[in-house]
Amino acid sequence: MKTIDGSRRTAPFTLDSLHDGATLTLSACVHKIKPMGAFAFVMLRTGRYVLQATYTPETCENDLSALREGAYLTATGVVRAEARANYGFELVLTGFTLLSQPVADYPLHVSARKLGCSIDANLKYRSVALRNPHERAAFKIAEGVCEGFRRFLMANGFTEIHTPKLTAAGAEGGANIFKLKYFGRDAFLAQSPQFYKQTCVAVFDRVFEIDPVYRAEKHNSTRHLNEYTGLDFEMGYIDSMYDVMEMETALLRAIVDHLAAYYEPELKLTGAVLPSVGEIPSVTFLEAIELIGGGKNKHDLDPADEVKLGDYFRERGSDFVFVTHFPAAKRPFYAMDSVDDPRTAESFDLLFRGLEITTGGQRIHDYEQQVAKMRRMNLNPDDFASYLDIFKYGMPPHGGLGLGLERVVMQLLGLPNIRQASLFPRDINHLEP
Ligand code: AMO
Repeated sequence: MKTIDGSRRTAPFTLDSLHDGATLTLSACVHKIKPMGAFAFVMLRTGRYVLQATYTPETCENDLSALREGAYLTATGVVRAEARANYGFELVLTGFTLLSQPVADYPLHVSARKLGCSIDANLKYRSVALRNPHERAAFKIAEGVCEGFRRFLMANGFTEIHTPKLTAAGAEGGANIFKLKYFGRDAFLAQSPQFYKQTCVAVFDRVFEIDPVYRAEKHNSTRHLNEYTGLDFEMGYIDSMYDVMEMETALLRAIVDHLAAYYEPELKLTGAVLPSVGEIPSVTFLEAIELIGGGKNKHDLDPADEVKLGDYFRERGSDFVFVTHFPAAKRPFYAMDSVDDPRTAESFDLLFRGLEITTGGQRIHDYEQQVAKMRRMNLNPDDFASYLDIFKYGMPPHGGLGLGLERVVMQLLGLPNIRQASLFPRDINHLEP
């Protein structure tokens, strides 16, 4: 019999193990082999780094011809300071054990600084494209955004929740909802955790969720996915939506600080410039339309308007701008109407470098008010009976927001297409890999 006590787990390679003269053993993938005449460079790709190794027949007991790009091995060598190498060190190989050998060459230039292929080829060979360090860096950054989000909210009294993605009613309206059969009845994939996060405010006061969101977007845009990762929070006992905007500003600052502290390799590799999050300017929808000299749409900002507005504030020193008080008719039924002007909603968007990354606002918390608004918007309250229960049994004033993870990463890294911020993007043409 064996016992498994967890103490013999293997440690991953980290930069801390690079000391001049140290003997190092690591498991890695052969990223690139570059013959140089008397010796060869063998670039070793670990889960986060690409370490330069040098091979000579005199120092290494194995034959280089046993290796090809894409092979996995466990390598041993002596660390040597080398200013020209990544991280200032290289590994002089003394031996290796081949763990597995591929049977085909990569269809993409995995070891190039940037892949340089079309988005179609990138998505077709996604499992290979992701091995490119520049391509994969987006997902370490995404990890950092989520971790920064989680740490900040937990430090501020929020509870992490996970809510159903199989639902009986759509929360966001519109045509972009996936319908499926659920044991003989209709069900829908969650368009957001909206109903459930509000429900949980009555239980925990403050909640957040990091989970998938489904939108049946039929158009093929560079900023929409059919499945994306929603970073949502909802908080009780607010005075107005400005409490939510205050919280988001502090949250963004914490996320940026977290990235700066823990993601230097990826920031360096991608050349990403972190925004400074000072005070974020806030304009109403009408002010925004005026600033950009008239919008294309009466009720919303279209993508070109967002770019114009983003440029306007960027020139004035802010990568972010809040837009508040959108026309209520185009905001969801759960948004609270403004007391000053009920034609507008207590709801906001946040633009980051000219792209909407957040929608949020104050919600209706009164039962009668919510039923009346549903009727005004030609919705049948009976279709939302279980959601309406939360108001029936009492809700504190509350509000919250949803941030799209892939949009945040796309803007942080300046990616031209949101698909590059999704490991395995789901769009109208891609259901695999
Ligand atoms: P909304 O529908 O605006 O609001 O979504 C919130 C944020 O999610 C991102 N997003 C998307 N990202 C990629 N692909 C898509 N198809 C897509 N659709 C939306 C955007 C957007 O700002 N329940 C509200 C949020 C709230 O009020 O709490 C909601 O879902 O970054």
